[in-house]
Amino acid sequence: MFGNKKDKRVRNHRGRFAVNQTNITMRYLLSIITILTLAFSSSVLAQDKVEITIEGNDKMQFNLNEIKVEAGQTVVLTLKHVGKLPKAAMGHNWVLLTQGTEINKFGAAASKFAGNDYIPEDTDQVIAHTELVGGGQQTTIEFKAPEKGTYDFICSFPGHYAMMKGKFIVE
Ligand SMILES: [Cu+2]
Repeated sequence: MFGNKKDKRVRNHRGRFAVNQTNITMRYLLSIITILTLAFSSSVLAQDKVEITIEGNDKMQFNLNEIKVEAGQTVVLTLKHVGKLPKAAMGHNWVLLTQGTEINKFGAAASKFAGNDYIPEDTDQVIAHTELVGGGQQTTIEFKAPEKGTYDFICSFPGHYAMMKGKFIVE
């Protein structure tokens, strides 16, 4: 009777041990699979995602007048104000306009929306836009590239769009 119980305990102990070993091996294999999966998906994501940094300065200038992306890409765009002037005097945003939008007309309408970072409310002419930033600030947005074609981007701060504009090309 006692001997049987003891035998059972040992068996149980061995049984558990064997299970633990299997668990460790399984976990090891799973982590390798996870690492391989992550490595693979991040390389796929790298093609799907494009990171762009555009700078605005105190002289009312963007450092880029052309941005190229591929259709379907997720665009991660950072607007960096490399100047020192405050937002109220030299604020910059980055606004991507739909095709056919007249920059001057849009800019004039936008100038009435100071309280909304110079983005007209209820507009259907904006594909994507950042917030307005002042000297030393930066902001990042993420959006899906529109269909193939050439689009205009501007800073919609009053008067800036005369100089601060460029082409956003989706290939
Ligand atoms: Cu500006």
